[in-house]
Amino acid sequence: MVDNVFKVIEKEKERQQNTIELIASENFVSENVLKAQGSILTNKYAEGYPGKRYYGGCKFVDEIENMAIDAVTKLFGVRYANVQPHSGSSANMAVYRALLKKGDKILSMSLDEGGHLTHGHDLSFSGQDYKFVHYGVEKETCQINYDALRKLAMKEKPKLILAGASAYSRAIDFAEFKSIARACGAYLMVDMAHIAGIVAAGLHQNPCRYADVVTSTTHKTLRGPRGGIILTNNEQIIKKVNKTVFPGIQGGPLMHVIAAKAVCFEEAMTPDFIKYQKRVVKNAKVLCDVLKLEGFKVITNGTDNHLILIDVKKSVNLTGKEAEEILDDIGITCNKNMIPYDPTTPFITSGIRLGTAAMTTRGFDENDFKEVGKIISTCLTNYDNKKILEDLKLRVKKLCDEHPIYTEVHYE
Ligand code: DSN
Repeated sequence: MVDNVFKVIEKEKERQQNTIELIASENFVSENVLKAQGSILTNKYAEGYPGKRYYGGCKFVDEIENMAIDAVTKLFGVRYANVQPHSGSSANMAVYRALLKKGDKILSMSLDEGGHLTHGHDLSFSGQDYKFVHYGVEKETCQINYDALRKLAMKEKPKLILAGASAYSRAIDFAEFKSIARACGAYLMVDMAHIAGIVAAGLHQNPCRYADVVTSTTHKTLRGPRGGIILTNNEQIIKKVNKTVFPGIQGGPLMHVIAAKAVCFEEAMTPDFIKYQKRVVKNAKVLCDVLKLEGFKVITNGTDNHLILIDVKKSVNLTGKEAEEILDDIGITCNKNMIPYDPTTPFITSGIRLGTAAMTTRGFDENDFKEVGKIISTCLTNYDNKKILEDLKLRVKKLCDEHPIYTEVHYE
């Protein structure tokens, strides 16, 4: 059985090598992140915080956790951090529980229009424990209308306003969010999970300058291990957050993951990381432009970050589910995604979401993404032509072979 586990891991490695990974929330971590996460730190229990643990033998894990806190606060220019959340979901849960009472009102973007499950979906703890009111995007532009948002916030008077999304391709004006939150007396929370790497590189407004509290995952554009973080400049808030993370909702922190987070924060402070993020954003624009030229309907008509949302129903009369499966068959991985005002369900959808972070890590440049755009277009318009699909598989394989996983890349 153990042998089989490793055999299957090898198969997954081959799959990763031989496919074009366009899931916007995935990436390829560095060898050092992998090494830290696969280290003997997994053996250690360390409930509590550095200097205040419930177990002995925590001298070195204290050093590790302090290094992670120092690095992430420096990276985002913020005073306090909790690096223990096991995921973005638990980071969000911790913030809600630290700042709100059950039943309090939160204003957030709904999942259907670009938000996240933990932003109030009724199948998530969030929607079950708090009263969510949702802002969406405008029907015409598919972008946030800040005037409408302000009116809604003044009418609803939420206790907390949540900015941030999983499928929104435009820059978010956190300064405007702050002004709205102040006007209606709400906390401002930002979930920057998708764009954290872009923020770290200084290519997007930094929410830490505006929000009372910021949550993030560490594994998307930030390119670290799977996990969460919570950041704030407010001493009272970090005290409440720390108590809520432990002992409130979690037990022992995953010290191996915290070590890997420390490595990723350090990597995100290098000039090479900034070059990488510039290329991520550039590549997304290139892919978007090619798809538009090929006649595809892009939600918001463009992108400011690493992701693109395509209306495949209007473009090629396919559902998101069908498009995801057709692309999967030729070796392109992406995910079906609801688009604003989608008449279908999350299992069907009218859209697909594409992201450039992972393949940019592998060294894909503008020409590679032009080729990816053409492959996607040819595939989705010729999905019943076996010969064309066979040819596309070879083109996918060629791109993958030219950019092996885990080889050194310099981003110029
Ligand atoms: N499920 C993640 C995404 O794909 O965006 C967010 O947690």
